[in-house]
Amino acid sequence: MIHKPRPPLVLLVNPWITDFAAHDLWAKPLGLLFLASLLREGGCGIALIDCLEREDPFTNSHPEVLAGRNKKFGTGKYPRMRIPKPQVYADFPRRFHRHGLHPESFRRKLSQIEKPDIVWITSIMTYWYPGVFETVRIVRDTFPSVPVWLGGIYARLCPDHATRWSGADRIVTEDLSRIPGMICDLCGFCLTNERVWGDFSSWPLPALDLLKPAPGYAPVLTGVGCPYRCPYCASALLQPKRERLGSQPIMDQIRWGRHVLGASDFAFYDDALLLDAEHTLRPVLESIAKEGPGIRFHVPNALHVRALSKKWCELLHASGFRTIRLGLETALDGRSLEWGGKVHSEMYLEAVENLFAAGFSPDDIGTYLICGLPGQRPEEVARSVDFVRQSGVRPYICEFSPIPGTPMWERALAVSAFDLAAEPLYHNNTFFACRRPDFTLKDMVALKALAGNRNEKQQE
Ligand code: B12
Ligand code: SF4
Repeated sequence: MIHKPRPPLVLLVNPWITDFAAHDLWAKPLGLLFLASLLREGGCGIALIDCLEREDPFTNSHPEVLAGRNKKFGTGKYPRMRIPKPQVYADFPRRFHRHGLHPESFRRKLSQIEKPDIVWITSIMTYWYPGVFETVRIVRDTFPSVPVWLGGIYARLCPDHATRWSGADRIVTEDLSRIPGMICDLCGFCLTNERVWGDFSSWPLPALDLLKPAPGYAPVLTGVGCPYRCPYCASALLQPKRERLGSQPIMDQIRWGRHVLGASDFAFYDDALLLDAEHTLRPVLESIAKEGPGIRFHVPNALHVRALSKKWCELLHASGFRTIRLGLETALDGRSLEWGGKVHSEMYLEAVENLFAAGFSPDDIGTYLICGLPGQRPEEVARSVDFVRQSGVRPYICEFSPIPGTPMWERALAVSAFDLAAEPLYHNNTFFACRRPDFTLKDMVALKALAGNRNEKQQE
């Protein structure tokens, strides 16, 4: 008789964030939730622990924890605990925190789970790795013999660092199409949906049902990749192939979020939401607008300004978009061209006019300006802040975070006095490791003040 291997139980963990400050600006572990549903569809058992859960009663009532706070549209502050600063930040005059569950609560949650056959941990910002490593350590303590795999954005952007220091058994940088084979090699179990993994458009809906308690919003992804190649951005490294979902799967994701979480707020995670969206997102929004929205959409990740025609702006307004962020980066057209040419100032002014004409108010719209790139001068940013203000919209300064493998990386290494290549903590946008005599940390702080941005990460 042929012995059929038992389906493995995979425990998926969203690790802590360790940073000066962190806010749940519609940030859920969407990558992990897609993986969970792929595993489930393929026949595996799954369990999820979200170390960034905001409503954990043990954590929120613990005397060592600064409790979290709910803000509008489902966003909020994570509960957090002050922790010692990593040595590299020793002279940086800010407090450092671990955001999310109290470690004791994490240990309890782990002990309540049946012993898994494998643990998958995700990672996002490269400079959040200390929270990832602590997660790996505690998982290992609880399940010493269980293999731990680490994947996600940090793992893919800094694989050597992760391999050397994370304590995980495997750093997964492979394309998703290879994962079913890797699971089969480990457990002898062959997933029944092997072919789906490498084809984004065939993925099942993200496993939002695993988020307990249900958050007030749902993340949505309608496509991956971006046709632009801005030199400071990792989009092309992370998702070299541009793929979009059709209207039906987009509508299904929104209905699913409404059904499972009861969500009224939805945040798009796309890099290029409105590009080539005529036959994909547009019909979905038209149908939502026709029914009367009853839901709100948010785009914390900026929209492409060039897509904001009069018609698109009217549709965004009619279908319930409430938080609009625009990717301008600079008002200096020469610079914009040098940085990939995704937008120019006239295009931007027209887009803002279209948004206002469609009914958006200044409070709904914010414009991102990248700040501190190698070669950029503080005066340029100040001019851009002024330009955005004049357009009637609020400027948001995005401090440059140098990312390994991007075209701007070599220039960042050249201008920085810190060892960016050896230490991902220096990628932290607040730390601003590319500070230099003609663009100091003081300049950065002053520009944020000029833009009227509350400097929360700097204040804590
Ligand atoms: C949505 C998003 C945000 C959201 C929040 C995201 C979150 N969940 O926390 C918001 C808008 C708040 C945000 C903010 C910022 N962001 Co951001 N963000 C993104 C974005 C667009 C998508 C991330 C995402 O969820 N993808 C969707 C899922 C499906 O993909 P995924 O997580 O990679 O998971 C897949 C794989 O990696 C893999 N996988 C994942 N985990 C695991 C685990 C295992 C075991 C396995 C096998 C596989 C696996 O499978 C998944 C499915 O394919 C990325 C760019 C990108 N294209 O990825 C930038 C990105 C991560 N952000 C970036 C930056 C720079 C920022 C900001 C610093 C910008 C600024 N200057 O203000 C801020 C920082 C905020 C802070 N507190 O420090 C950089 C990274 C910087 C860095 N050094 O790491 C990126 C890469 C964009 C860029 N410019 O290149 N961001
Ligand atoms: S347009 Fe946006 S997502 Fe695309 S490469 Fe440029 S910064 Fe990245």
